[in-house]
Amino acid sequence: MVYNQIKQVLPHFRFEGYYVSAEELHSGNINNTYHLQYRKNGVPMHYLLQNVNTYVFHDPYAVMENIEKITDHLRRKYLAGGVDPTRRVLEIIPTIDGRTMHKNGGYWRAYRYIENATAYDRVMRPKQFEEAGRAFGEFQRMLCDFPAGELHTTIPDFHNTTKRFYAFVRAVSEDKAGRVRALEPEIEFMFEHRRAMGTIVRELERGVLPLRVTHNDTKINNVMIDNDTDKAVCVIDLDTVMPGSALYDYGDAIRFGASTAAEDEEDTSKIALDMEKFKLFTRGFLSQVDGFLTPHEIELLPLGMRVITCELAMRFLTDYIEGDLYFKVKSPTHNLIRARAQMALLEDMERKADEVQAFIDGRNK
Ligand code: GN1
Ligand code: MG
Repeated sequence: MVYNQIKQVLPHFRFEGYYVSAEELHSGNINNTYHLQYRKNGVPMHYLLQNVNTYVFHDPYAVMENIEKITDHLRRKYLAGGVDPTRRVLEIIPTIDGRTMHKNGGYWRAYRYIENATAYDRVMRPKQFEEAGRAFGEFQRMLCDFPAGELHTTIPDFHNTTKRFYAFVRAVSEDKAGRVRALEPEIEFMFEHRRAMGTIVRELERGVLPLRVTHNDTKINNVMIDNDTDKAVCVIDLDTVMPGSALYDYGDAIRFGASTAAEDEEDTSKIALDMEKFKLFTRGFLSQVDGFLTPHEIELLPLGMRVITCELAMRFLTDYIEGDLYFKVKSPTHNLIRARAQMALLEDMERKADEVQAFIDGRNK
């Protein structure tokens, strides 16, 4: 029962009112997440409780320090601009002793649940996707004056696709779970894409592309959309906010949200890049970042979507080869299915590359 997993932890947080119920949410691949309902003077109070995955985040305190700094910065900027930050910025619920986390076997943290808004795994209406693009663009814009040096690098080389390739090769050669034999086409695919995958890393290293403070996990379900207005309210899941490239943030949102199928669709014939969704998201994103992203960054946005899709294919495949240590899985082949789905999506992105580039370059509005 869910309550038994969390009952020890609940009294350590400054939740208001009395406990009513809890349910586990299953959309994230990393942390365990629970939606809590409390009640205070007859009014329901909602919270999100998370058990931070320490296999992924070796230093959860560093993660929380980053989140505190980022949310403070966003809150201050919204206030300075005359915008009420309530519901717009993630709010940490402190522990009874005033900390951002409670340590009890694992590391636990809590947020105020954003009321009357939804995190969609698949967008329902076109407007929501344009809004998501706007929200991630706005997030970058709001953070473009944040001093990157103040942030901990919580996962080193997170989107260093070149190093990820080496890790993949190491996993293949070690073959710890004995799964490599059946993976010739997938392994071949990664080697074929190897050079293209390193392009962004090389340009970042040479300073041709700027390092910015980025979100690094821009799945569409990391934007809360208002239930009444369909407007984006708040960008959530700030665990991986670190110095990175704007190209990945843009690209990852397209990878996840503008596919015609789910990230783990087994039938690869159903997987394609949905050009309408791509255009909607891009329009929303560009409305916020035109002006501070360099022309070169904008020109390379299509590359960003391809590189990150390939990176995720490789990360899922690596985890499958290593025996499913990193991502949560629902079946022994879940990571392989995810990897194949990303490969299929990338192939369709490659087919549509000219059309995509023409749209970004403004030749095809
Ligand atoms: C993980 O936290 P969640 O489930 O949104 C992962 C991302 C992947 C994503 C793929 C810290 O994100 O990098 O893109 O799964 N987060 C981490 O669904 O590795
Ligand atoms: Mg995440």
